[in-house]
Amino acid sequence: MPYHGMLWSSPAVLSANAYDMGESSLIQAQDWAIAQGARVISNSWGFSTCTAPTSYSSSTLYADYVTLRSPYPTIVFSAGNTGPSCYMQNPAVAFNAITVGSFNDRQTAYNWLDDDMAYSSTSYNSFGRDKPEVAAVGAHARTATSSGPGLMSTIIASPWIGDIGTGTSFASPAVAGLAAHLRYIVPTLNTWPETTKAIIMASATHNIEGSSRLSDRDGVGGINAGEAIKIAKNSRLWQGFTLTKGTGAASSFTPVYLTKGEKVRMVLVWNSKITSRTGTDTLNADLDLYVRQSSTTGPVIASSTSASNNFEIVEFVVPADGMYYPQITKFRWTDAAWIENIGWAIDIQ
Ligand SMILES: [Ca+2]
Ligand SMILES: [Ca+2]
Ligand SMILES: [Ca+2]
Ligand SMILES: [Ca+2]
Repeated sequence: MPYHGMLWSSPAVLSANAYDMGESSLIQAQDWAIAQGARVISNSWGFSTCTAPTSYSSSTLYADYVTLRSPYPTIVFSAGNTGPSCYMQNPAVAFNAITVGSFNDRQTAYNWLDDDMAYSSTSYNSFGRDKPEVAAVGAHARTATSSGPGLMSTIIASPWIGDIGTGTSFASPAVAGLAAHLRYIVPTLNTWPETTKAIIMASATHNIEGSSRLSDRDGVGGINAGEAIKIAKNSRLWQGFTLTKGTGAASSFTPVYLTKGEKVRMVLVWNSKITSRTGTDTLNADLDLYVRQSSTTGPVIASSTSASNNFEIVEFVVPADGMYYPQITKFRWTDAAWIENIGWAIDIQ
């Protein structure tokens, strides 16, 4: 029997490097990758300054532009390694990308309770927008003040396994790999980066710090691939759904039957509006997410009403058996001609 190797029968993994760290080179590298068939792109580069950015760079505009257009790639960015008090930088600020912070797993993968955020993981929000969206393992224990072990990996010299350091660069590929796996389970996700992102966020139930719904450093939480795959396999998601300004004040998804005591997370994802690679990148719509009990006019049991994010997340414990009605409210809609692609997913524990 031939040795097929670890990537046998999987799609190609491409390395799209640039000659220099200039943004135009890195954009060309991503264009090349997409032309070769890449549908999920993991990026671990960006500006490393600490102060608040005042505008979007060309690579941020690029990430937001390409996500909206065929072949609809999922773009993943590392959050950066400037620490908790530094502002999120370009291009990790891109609306339509998934930005990933880093946490320590303390080299105890079997125990999640001892995990905490990597000190270096950048998390301070820029432009009033919650970033990162999620966190993944990018460190074992190293902090700014202690030199514990970094991630262990195969290396190219004896003893062949060693400490390769820490950083959000190691966290971003975990999310990219999960996105690729979800697209494999549900092939139609290949044209729905919004739903791919919603699944990854709804399933990120490994709370590392702060609120389990949404907090500064880990976003909506540490990723949980088992939960994400459960969502995909049970089709607890919406894709192929678009909204226009003219369809009314509120739109309801198919109601879901939930059982008392279940812990539920629902995530709504849409996009920024950008019409050219160098165009104006704005949040066309401020959508909000409500969940009503029993009927479309029943009591609101959970809501998410952020003003600057292009996602909303609700998390609640089901108070009683019955039907629950997720609803989108169009709080603001700027361009009547613009059509929003809507991603939605529900995690039930
Ligand atoms: Ca651990
Ligand atoms: Ca949290
Ligand atoms: Ca943050
Ligand atoms: Ca909103």
